[in-house]
Amino acid sequence: MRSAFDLMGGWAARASLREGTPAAPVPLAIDADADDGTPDGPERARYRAVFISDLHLGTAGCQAVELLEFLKQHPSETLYLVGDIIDGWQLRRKWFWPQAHNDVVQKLLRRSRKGCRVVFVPGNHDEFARQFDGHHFGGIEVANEAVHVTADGRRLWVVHGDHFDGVIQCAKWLAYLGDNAYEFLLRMNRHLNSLRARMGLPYWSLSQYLKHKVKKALNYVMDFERAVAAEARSRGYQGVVCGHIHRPEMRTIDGTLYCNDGDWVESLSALVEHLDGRLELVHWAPGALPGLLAPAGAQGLPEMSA
Ligand SMILES: [Mn+2]
Repeated sequence: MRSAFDLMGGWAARASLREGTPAAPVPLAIDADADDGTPDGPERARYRAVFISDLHLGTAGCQAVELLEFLKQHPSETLYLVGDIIDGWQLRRKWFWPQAHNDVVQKLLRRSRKGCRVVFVPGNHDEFARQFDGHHFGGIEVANEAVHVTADGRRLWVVHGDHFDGVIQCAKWLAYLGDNAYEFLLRMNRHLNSLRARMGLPYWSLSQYLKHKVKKALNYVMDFERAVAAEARSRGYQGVVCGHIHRPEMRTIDGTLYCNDGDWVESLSALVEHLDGRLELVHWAPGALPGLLAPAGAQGLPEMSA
């Protein structure tokens, strides 16, 4: 049977051949005895399930070191990788694969070897894996969509979410947009316009322009969330777990539970199911010690006046 590394390595080698650059030695070989510091034998699962997505391994934005720490502290019976785990789009442009990204892949495989059920639901950035729907690689199940049943019997539809993406442009906006960036741009607007005034140019409101864009982006988020929840409902599920838009969220929309586990580029968040079936959105604080996690739901939306 082909291993996950044959699959990924082969794919990566093909990608670099296509670009006409020499195929880099594929640094995905795994040392089966590699020790990540956790004791041997099955890990005691502290959670029934953990859902993570949008790691974007292979890009500089991926917070792999933080993710490793999170994974170490959140052993689970089942681990769902809800898409955009490996960023094939970026890797095709430029090969970027530091050791920490390797460590994440090793950690995921090691978890699987230790008896954790690992389910990979591909996203749009790793859609190359969608052709392997229903296959196992290195103990990891590939499924284009999955159903998770919580300890209290709720059936959750697990899907990356890009199929609901009518306007991908807006999602790109979201990737760059944070509260701080927004405030920074508003400050920049003042400088820009004092410069324009000195050059005899009329006032142009960057802030109005951006507010319009932010509003559109937020409308997009709302539309996305409603669309995903409505589809889950029409399929008879009590809820849905997705990723894709890099907006961690857990709320009920028209009676259907909508969970977005966020991402490991900006929000550093995950969805966990406790052993009693309780679901919780975890916001990982960089350098966090166990038990000192930031409160969930701390992420606000940009202030919107006018
Ligand atoms: Mn995506």
